[in-house]
Amino acid sequence: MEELLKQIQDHKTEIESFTATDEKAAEEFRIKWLGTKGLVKTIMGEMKNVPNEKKKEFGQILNEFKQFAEAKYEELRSSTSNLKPQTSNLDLTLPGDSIPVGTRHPISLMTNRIISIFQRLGFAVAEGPEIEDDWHNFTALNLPQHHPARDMQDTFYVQQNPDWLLRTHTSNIQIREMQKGKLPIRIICPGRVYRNETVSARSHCFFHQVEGLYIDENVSFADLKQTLYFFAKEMYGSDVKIRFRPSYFPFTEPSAEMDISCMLCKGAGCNVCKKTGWLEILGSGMVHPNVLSNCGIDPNKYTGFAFGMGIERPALLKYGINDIRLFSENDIRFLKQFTSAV
Ligand code: 2NL
Repeated sequence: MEELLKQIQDHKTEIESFTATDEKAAEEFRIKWLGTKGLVKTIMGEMKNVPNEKKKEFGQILNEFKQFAEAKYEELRSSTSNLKPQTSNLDLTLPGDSIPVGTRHPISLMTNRIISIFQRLGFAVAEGPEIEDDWHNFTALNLPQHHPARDMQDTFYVQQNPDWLLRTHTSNIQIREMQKGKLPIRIICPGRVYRNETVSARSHCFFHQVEGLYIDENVSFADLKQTLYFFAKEMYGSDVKIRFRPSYFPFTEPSAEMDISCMLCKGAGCNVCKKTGWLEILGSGMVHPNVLSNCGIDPNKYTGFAFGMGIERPALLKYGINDIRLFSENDIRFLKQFTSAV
């Protein structure tokens, strides 16, 4: 009995003088004293050896001891968890590490500018497959069987299937859009195209294009001219001059190339415009009636105009780049010179 009382007193002294600086030490205290195999439990187990007449008195002492240990634990827990932010090295007021952001590719910058001008005129962006069948790339576009563009020398064919090829223009998108049969159509079609050309500073075996198509009742050549004039002014400045020269494409009739006045010499004549004062920027024309009927559109009811322009050449001009291969070499020193992506 006396021994037990002394033991409790010793325990109390030990508990009283215990200090903890972190949560781990407080937890160790809990396990040692209040755990399922802890000392409080052990002392409680001594009750069975206490004579019956002393049980009540002892019960109170033991209860008080248990509460003493529990109160100490609560105190340790709240003081160590409060200490945590002060002992940590984390300074939440420091500025965050900046995330490196890339730059937009010059071809994307150019394409996006062209797209946004036509979007303001009500054109929607349409896309299509880069691997295409012969019909969507050639036949539907009124390109006769013997046309040189269909030659193995000029077009990449997919070996597994002689009917498949890498599209040579983005016109396949417009063909697919016309086949859907929903009119009117007013779309702008950007994308990568492929031609079997020797890679050099001036030309590449893949490059980028934006084509446009507008089909409705009563669409005229005047609409074509005014639309493309608006585009030229938005793209190259309101003082730009344009001129149309008659041309030929199997998919348009009549066809015309559009030139703009050279922005470098203002039409005076320089090396870039080969002393002519003009730069050719796109091809255009009224959609050939055969193309409309190939796609299930009645050429007696509907007319339309179409145009197509390359992206690389104007991008070379705009950014003063002298080699088309730089666009696809993934050289970070070249790419990081362009406008940030944010
Ligand atoms: C150029 C000339 C052009 C078209 C593309 C087109 C598409 C359909 C029907 C009729 Cl589905 N025409 N596209 C028309 C005229 C010219 O591109 O020099 N491109 C770089």
